[in-house]
Amino acid sequence: MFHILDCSVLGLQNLLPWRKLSSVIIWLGSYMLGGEILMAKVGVVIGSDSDWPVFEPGWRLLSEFGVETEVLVASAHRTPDVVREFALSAQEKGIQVLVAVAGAAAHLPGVVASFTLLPVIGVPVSGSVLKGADALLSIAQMPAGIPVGTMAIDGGKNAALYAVSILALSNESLARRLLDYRNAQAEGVRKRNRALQEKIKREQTPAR
Ligand code: AIR
Repeated sequence: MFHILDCSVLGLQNLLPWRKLSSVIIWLGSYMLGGEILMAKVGVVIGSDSDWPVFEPGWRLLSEFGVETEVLVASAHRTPDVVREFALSAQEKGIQVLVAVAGAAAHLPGVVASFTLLPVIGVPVSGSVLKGADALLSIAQMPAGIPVGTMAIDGGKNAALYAVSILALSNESLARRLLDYRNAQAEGVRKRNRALQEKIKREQTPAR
């Protein structure tokens, strides 16, 4: 993604203010150098570090898709100022989609959504005595006006995929990757079906 270029190769040595540098690192678009730059960024706020295992698979998936992430631990009631600042500054930092992960009385996604026009995806965490039903309802039952897209309880991976779908609307490269992901997933299902059919056939064949 990053390309080290010698200025002299590009004839830029007289144009660039930093021409004394023998080389510069320039991040160029995919159409110029044949590399791929996604320019896709997701902001993730988790209500507690104890929520991380729920989103970690989603975070890994986003990395595999080449989507940049910024992750923050902040609680809507323990550190409301931090949540507010993160949500208010997200768009100017280039974040296009926000994911908010929280358990129990999970007001975090709604609070985040109240400070930004960016789409917010909420992930209810199952860690509570109510096994996440409390968080699910807290996130899904937003009164009309400020919506939060709600995933399944502990649905961190789907949150990542949903974020990729949103980003893919304006990012062809990401759309191709998402299609490849879906095709590979479908092939995996077909393969498992073939394996099961063979097992059934083997076990049905009467022993002689
Ligand atoms: N939480 C933290 N502040 C507000 C909420 N709803 C949630 C966290 C976590 C749960 O409370 O998202 O799921 C327990 O947090 P902790 O820090 O006690 O492990």
